[in-house]
Amino acid sequence: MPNYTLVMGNKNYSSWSMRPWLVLRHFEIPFTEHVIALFEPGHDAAIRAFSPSGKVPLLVDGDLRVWDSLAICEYLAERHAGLWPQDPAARAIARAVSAEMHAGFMALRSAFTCNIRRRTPTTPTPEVQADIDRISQLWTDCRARFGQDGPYLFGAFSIADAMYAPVCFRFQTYGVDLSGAAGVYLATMLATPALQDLSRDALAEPHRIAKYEAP
Ligand SMILES: N[C@@H](CCC(=O)N[C@@H](CS)C(=O)NCC(=O)O)C(=O)O
Repeated sequence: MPNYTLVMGNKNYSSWSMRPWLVLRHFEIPFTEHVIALFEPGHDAAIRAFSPSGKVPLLVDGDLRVWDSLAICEYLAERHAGLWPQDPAARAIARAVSAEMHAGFMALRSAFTCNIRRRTPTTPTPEVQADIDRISQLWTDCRARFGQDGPYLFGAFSIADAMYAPVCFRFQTYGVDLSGAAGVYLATMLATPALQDLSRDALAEPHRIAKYEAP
């Protein structure tokens, strides 16, 4: 039986940490969480005590330490069934959209920083709107092509949904409304128990990172 510890940043702010946390929680894989409050005095040393990259999240499994959110999700998928879609074509596209999220959408990520607690409707710049449009198209396409057996991108909840969960919270924070299938998917995600659990924990966190709270 694995004995996982997920070393992670604040649930309210750490978009990368959220992804493996949601996978572990949704699939009911037992784990211990170790939260490091980011940008508090000593946070860098606290992270480096675990993580060679100096970043969170990081998964500890015995002697093994796996860093990077997507690498952690892949490691979990090798050890637990059902985390990626079963069909090879669906799985390939699930990996493609996950990689696109992992490496892209820089305008959205830097303008709409993750702050689950906050509500601050904001008009997107053209660059941010282009990212929103691409995500909306991608969600609509996945739902139409692969979503017959459930309400998520590939039917059942998978790593691909966890990869897009921070975007769902950002859309909620900054008041991004989506129409059609993308809007339905966004509402489904925000109502998913694992995301609700994370959101509840985020609301209860005492720490405030000033740069992510500024108007
Ligand atoms: N590509 C990495 C990104 C990790 C990352 O940037 N983590 C941020 C928190 S969300 C971090 O550790 N920041 C602390 C710091 O830079 O000191 C992943 O997917 O895990």
